[in-house]
Amino acid sequence: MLRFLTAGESHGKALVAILEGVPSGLLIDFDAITFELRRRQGGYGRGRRMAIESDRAEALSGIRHGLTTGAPIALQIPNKDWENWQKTMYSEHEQPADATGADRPTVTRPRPGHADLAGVVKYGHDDIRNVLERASARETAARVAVGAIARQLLRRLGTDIVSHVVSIGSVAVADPLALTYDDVRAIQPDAPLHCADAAVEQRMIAEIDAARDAGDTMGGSFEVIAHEVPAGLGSYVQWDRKLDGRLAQAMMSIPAIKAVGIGRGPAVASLPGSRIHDEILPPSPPSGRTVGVRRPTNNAGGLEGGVTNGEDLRVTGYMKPIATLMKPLRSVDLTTMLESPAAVERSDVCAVPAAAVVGEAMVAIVLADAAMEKFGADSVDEIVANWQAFSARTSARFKL
Ligand code: EPS
Repeated sequence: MLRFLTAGESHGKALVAILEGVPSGLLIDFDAITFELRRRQGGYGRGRRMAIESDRAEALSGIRHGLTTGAPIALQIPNKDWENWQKTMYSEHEQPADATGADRPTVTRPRPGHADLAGVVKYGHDDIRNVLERASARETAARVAVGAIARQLLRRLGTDIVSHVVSIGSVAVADPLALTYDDVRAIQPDAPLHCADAAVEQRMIAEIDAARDAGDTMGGSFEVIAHEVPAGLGSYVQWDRKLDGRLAQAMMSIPAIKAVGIGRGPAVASLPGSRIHDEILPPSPPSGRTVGVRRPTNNAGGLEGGVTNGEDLRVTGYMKPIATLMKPLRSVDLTTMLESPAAVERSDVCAVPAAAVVGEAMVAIVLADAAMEKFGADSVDEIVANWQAFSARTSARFKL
């Protein structure tokens, strides 16, 4: 079982993650982890914090001479901004004499849409900072580092994971399912919103600019595509083994994600079966694929019965607008109980492109876990050998 925990506050010393269940013998490419972390920091609409950070994960355990040992992997991502926050965020009882940065006042006006109010109620805090520091999406940097390792395991099984931004506010790509894995793979890494359609992307940028000018924020949606996923991951036999359910939980756990769609997503509820279900046709010409049939459409998004069917896995996440508005909504000051504008923290206007990178990481973690359930979990060589044997058996089954 692949599992992980994270710890760390947005303006604390560092983020940490402990990842358990990575098989032995996986060669870890640290540059690839840094590359993913940098991708998460980018995207049009991000705020000034990202100019301060240059996220990098250091491994504290579980990797020796570049290879995983099978032991838990501890990762640490330092917060460069820590030096500006020590007087606010120190962990000792008394403020250390050498603490740097500003000593900020307590936060007492909860932001609608953030964890602020529910968090102070639940944990009995007076200072909302005790909530917002951990509820912050800064934590997703740790998930991206963990996901980068899961991706490296999946690469050994031939699987690649990409994503693209589908919509920002009311501006959307016309038919995301018409875009192939290759179309999405071809998006330039420096595309401002990582959208597959450059004209739509310009309109999305205008949408973000208008929100910024109005002191507002903007949400949107993104799609994660996993290509060459082994067929047969997940199971239909029990509710908690269905891979669509596991993917939805993982995606919904990303801050601000309010809905998840698989394949055609919510549109399946408004179309007849004849326009939704992906017909099964003989291969022409013989495809050489493991599951040797042709599917002219992929509305199911690569999952039938909660099991991967060999088509591309397609998962969409729907993100609400960020809860920190520069022109704040009405709220209540919890010290006076009088109406007062919500607190304003430095923040982003739109973080949908970053959420897409986090979505890739969460999909990678779920798929790597499911792949190890099917093919073994102790050493990479064993997993790859079992996958190859299964693939050979399956393709033989589909020969005439
Ligand atoms: C950040 C995500 C956002 C940013 C944060 C860095 O977190 P939150 O969910 O709290 O809005 O606001 O940056 C800051 C807290 C800051 O000081 O600017 C991230 O993805 O790293």
